Amino acid sequence: MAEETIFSKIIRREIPADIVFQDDQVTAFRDISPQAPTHILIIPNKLIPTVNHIAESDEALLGHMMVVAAKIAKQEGIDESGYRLIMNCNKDAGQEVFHIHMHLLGGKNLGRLIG
Ligand code: DGP
Repeated sequence: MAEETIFSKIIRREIPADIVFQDDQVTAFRDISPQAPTHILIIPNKLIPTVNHIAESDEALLGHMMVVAAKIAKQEGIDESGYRLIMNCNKDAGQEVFHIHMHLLGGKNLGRLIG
């Protein structure tokens, strides 16, 4: 059984976060340390520690995260200017919180993916 992270507390609204969207499957909130004018994390309400733990039965959930990401990008007014979606997995990608999350970054030119 995977250990809960601070993100489970955000989902349950036990600690404060700037939540921009929530439904029965996912929660989206502004990153505490934004790397771009828009920096939002989209996470499943269910705890999945890393991308390696995603099961075939999670396919619809992951698809829903993408749909929500696109809706939020529109809401933020960056759908036409552009944005980047990133999911980090484990050490070499710099994953810090072991509850999968999709970073939605935009609002400026983000440059090349790998510098
Ligand atoms: P990653 O490196 O992909 O695991 O990114 C984790 C992100 O989570 C990082 O950009 C900072 C953000 N983060 C960590 N703790 C909190 C928190 O308590 N609240 C919010 N809003 N964001 C957090």
